[in-house]
Amino acid sequence: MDLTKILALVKSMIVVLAPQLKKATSVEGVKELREAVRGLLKVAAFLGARFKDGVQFGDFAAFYANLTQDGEFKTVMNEAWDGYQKIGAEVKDIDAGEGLEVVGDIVDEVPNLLEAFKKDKATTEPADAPAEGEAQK
Ligand SMILES: [Ca+2]
Ligand SMILES: [Ca+2]
Repeated sequence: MDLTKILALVKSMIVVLAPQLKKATSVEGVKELREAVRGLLKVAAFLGARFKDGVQFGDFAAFYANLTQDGEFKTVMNEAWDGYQKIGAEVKDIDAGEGLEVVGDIVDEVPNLLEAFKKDKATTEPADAPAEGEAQK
């Protein structure tokens, strides 16, 4: 059984279980929390992929470019930011079902994160000019 199947199985269990574990007394949902988690995971995957070969100024420029031009990235970031003030109230009111939904979001992102942090040379960009201090030694 490969990881994709395990993740799909875990996800389907979460989808079935989460509604059962919700408390009727819960007044706050987890919309803002989930959006924030999704945003953080997206940023983590992005940074993981970019920083594999060390941190360069270009990485920040690329992050900014993504933030302003990549439609999906932009949407996720806007959703994460929008309404984040409610997260505290949501966390205080969280029940097991809502917690599972958040876990489900993390499960969804596991393949992206693994891909981003995987050590391989294939996706590494060609090195730019040598960093100052390293040149001409
Ligand atoms: Ca939000
Ligand atoms: Ca709640």
